[in-house]
Amino acid sequence: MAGHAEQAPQRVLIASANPLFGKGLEKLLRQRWKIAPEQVRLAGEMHAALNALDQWQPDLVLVDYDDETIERARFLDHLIQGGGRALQVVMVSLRDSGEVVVYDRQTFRGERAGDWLEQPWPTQPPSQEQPRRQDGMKHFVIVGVLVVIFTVLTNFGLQSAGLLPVQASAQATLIDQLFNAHYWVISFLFSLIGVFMVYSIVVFRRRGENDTQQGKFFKGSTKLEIFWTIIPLGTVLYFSYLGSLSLADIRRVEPQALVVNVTAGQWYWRFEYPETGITSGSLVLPVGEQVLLKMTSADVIHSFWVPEFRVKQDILPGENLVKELRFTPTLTGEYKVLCAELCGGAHANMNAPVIVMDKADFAAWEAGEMAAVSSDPAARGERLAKNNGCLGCHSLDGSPLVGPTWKGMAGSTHELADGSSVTVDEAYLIQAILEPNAAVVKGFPPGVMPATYADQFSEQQIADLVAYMQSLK
Ligand code: HEC
Ligand SMILES: [Cu+2]
Repeated sequence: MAGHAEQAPQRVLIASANPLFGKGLEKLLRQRWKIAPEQVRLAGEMHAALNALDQWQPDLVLVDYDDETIERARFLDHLIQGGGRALQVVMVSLRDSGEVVVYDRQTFRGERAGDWLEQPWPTQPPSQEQPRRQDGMKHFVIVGVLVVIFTVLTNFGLQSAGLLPVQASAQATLIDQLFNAHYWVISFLFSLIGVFMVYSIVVFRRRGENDTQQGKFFKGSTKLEIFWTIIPLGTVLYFSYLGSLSLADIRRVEPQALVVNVTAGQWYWRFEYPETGITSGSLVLPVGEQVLLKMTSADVIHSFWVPEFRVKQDILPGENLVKELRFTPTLTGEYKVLCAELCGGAHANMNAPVIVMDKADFAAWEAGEMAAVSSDPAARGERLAKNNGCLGCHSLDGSPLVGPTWKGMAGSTHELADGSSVTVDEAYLIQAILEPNAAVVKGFPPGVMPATYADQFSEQQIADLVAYMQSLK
């Protein structure tokens, strides 16, 4: 109950009608002074307390401040009459919160107890509480200022880390506003927890061997619980409000939007422009015009994602299941569509170029593509071969690349890996494209030629490719 230098009391009288009070203090005393059970007496009512005072002669009396059955005036009168002996009296109040409030401690001889009686018992918690509270406020103020500073610094760090790629669509601006708001909240929460933790570790650390005191604490606070429920709830609701605002903005429909039909498959992207009949392996778009993608999957779940546009949409397999996505490119340049859904072995390679051009360039590209569409089959096939990567593996000049050259291929006889030979006619070429592993050319590795073309190309396009290969005499 007091400083370390103090001597342990020999006999302690606890005056309280509340058994919990007595037991609680007794336990504290035993821990503090290693006092034996017979050195402590509990007096549950006035009479017993006065008797013990006379006969047992305690040197420390702990009085329950809140117990009205202990009549203080009578108690003190008795002390005065008893006289002569040094006695320490401590008034103690136990709060529901578990706090122990010590109101007054005095050592006096009976004859001087009168002075004490003159001053009324303190009814307010003693003023020594006051500076402690200010002390606590001081810590909160320091921590508050540090939290603000660290929030700003953390946010600055996040902003300058360049976590977001360039904004290349109208939607990106709206989404980034949300991202930035989240950065502030993240920075604040990080700082709040971090600063409180580090501050407590440093400032309230154990100082020296003898520092065995427990820090002040409180148990349960309805105010605090309401506070930390309402604030996050409000924040989350505000964010959902912001989110719904930008969602509405992001999905705003422009009736003149350019429609592109997208097919996603293992593992390719195909883009068809229904207005012009153009088919392309890359998504070519005019800047500043809204695009409406109508997307279907040929096999499993894929997901269309261009990080620079910030928008993303899952594409689900199923007859007539069309997923739509709108965005407006605002920055010319080359980007990449990524598949954002793990969709099998070559998922990581499932990307395609996105090229945003100014309107004149886009018109020229369209014209070029349409010219190719309308000319003869071999010319269409040539375009297809160029646009779909065939010529990365097949040369036109007779030199072998990854795959056999296409020069002089049509009409010749090829030896196959299984020892048979075959005449390269239309049927064989079609089969070679659709099922490349059915007949593997001798000297070339099986399984390298992609087996996805059956899904990727229409019958007409296969015929065009074959016409082109047959034209390479
Ligand atoms: C990743 C490399 C690669 C790509 C891309 C590729 N092929 Fe092949 N292709 C091969 C290899 C290797 C062979 C030989 C092994 C075999 O027959 O499967 C081959 C064989 C062929 C053959 C049979 C050739 C012969 O001499 O019998 C045809 C026809 C063919 N490819 C057409 C195409 C077409 C059309 C495309 C594009 C739409 C294409 N290939 C794309 C690697 C490729
Ligand atoms: Cu995919």
